[in-house]
Amino acid sequence: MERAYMAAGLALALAGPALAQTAPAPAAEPPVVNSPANAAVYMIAPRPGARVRSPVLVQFGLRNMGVTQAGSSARDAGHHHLIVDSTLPLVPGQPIPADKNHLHFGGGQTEVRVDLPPGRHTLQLVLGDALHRPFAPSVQSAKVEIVVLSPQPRPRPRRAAQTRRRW
Ligand SMILES: [Cu+2]
Repeated sequence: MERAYMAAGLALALAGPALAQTAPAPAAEPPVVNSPANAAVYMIAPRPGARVRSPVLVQFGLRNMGVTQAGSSARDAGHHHLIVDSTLPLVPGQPIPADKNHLHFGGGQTEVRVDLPPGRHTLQLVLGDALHRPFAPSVQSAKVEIVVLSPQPRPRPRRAAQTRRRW
């Protein structure tokens, strides 16, 4: 028991000086990175209204900024994000989510083949900074709506060939 009190006293003595100091401020979020004037991200493919089959080739275009890798704070550069069947705006200053609707291309990729089920889908590009956050103002494409067609049916084996084999 006495030992426990002593331990508590020691802990208080150690904590004392720390408590006397002002609590450290929570780590400030790095400031949002500004995008240069005339920066634009756009979808080279698919075109709006395109009727395509999966996997869909999506090609990313970028003007007046450079493509870099995630984590790189190279000036006036960022990495692409593809927003699938979801709606911007994202939360300013917050990283773009990473899930099946928010795909990151932190390796600096400029195209992807994405598997999509048949039906209507929307695609949108947004450029992110080193920390996966949209720039200010956000550099993002128009939302493109496409139709993914059902997979082509497999060619059926020719009946004649089968018949011949059977005979
Ligand atoms: Cu990212």
